[in-house]
Amino acid sequence: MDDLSQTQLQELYYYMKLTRSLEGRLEFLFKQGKIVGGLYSSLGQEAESIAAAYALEDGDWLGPGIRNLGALLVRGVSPKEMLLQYMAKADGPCRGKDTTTHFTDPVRGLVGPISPLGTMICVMSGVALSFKLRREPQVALTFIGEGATRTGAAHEGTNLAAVQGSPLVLIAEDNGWAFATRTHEEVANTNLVDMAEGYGVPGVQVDGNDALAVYAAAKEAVDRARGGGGMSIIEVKTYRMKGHAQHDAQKYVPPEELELWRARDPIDRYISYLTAESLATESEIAEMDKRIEAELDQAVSEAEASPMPDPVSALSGTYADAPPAELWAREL
Ligand SMILES: Cc1ncc(C[n+]2csc(CCOP(=O)(O)OP(=O)(O)O)c2C)c(N)n1
Repeated sequence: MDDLSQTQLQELYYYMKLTRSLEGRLEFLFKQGKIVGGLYSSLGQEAESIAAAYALEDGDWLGPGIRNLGALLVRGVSPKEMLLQYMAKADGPCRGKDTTTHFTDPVRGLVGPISPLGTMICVMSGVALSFKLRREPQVALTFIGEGATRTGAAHEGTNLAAVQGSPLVLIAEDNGWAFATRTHEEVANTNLVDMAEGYGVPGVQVDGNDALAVYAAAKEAVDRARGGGGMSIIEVKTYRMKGHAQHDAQKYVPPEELELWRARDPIDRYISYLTAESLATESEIAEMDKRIEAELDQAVSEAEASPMPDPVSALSGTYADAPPAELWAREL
């Protein structure tokens, strides 16, 4: 990979492993009853999420989905912030009012996902259009699951970005399942990339478990968008190694299918690449792993020690401006 230095190639590993280890810690905390709400895993999908976000530059905007924790880490969100958020702590990004990846931070160019699937494309299409109208060389990138690509909102948002030539990069993740429904039961044409032709934009299909293939495709699309070439669609073929969320034991998944995809694990593959190309030795990798575990030990203990929100705080920060008292106050 010519345009990435050895340090950057090692950093890609760092983010993939950090994501996996952090999700492991979150699962542990969930089983201890310390996570508020659902817990969604990106196990097996770390490469596509991280490599796509890695192609962005300062000032670009990211709209993650629930499985894009890795992309958030790449964009500067710390593991401690994510832990505070999942534990609904007072010092978390949402101050305990929402959880998971659902938070927005305009300073860092992060737009929290919206639960009705597909609507994020509309939002990120708007963000990208604003860059174009202001003639700012910024790019917006967002993710969509294969199931969510079938929503009306996804179509409207994609079409708007395509026809306006907005600098949007759309990563369409085919991870094999939407809840318990297989891709071929959701879409008649399982090559999501073919959507690109319909919208009249460039599209490419890549192996989502190959971090460098995803990075190369994302970099090309980001550069094109920044240069005025409009939106692109990148389909990543990957696999959801866990159930939809913690409550889902994925009994509907044949064990041999999991075995097949375990052999295609994106992190194992990336380690083989780094060592075969002499980009990192086994002991350097072990050193990075040790550093990650130490960082997470500290993040978990600080997050656990952090206070829950004061109940009174539920009344503030929900609306940009509190509605006038006469609209809601009444004598009981
Ligand atoms: C419009 C809409 N319909 C249904 C749901 C419920 N729902 C949440 S996640 C999900 C499955 C999403 O599958 P996919 O888009 O393939 O993403 P994945 O979970 O596989 O990453 C569904 C049906 C929703 N949030 N919004």
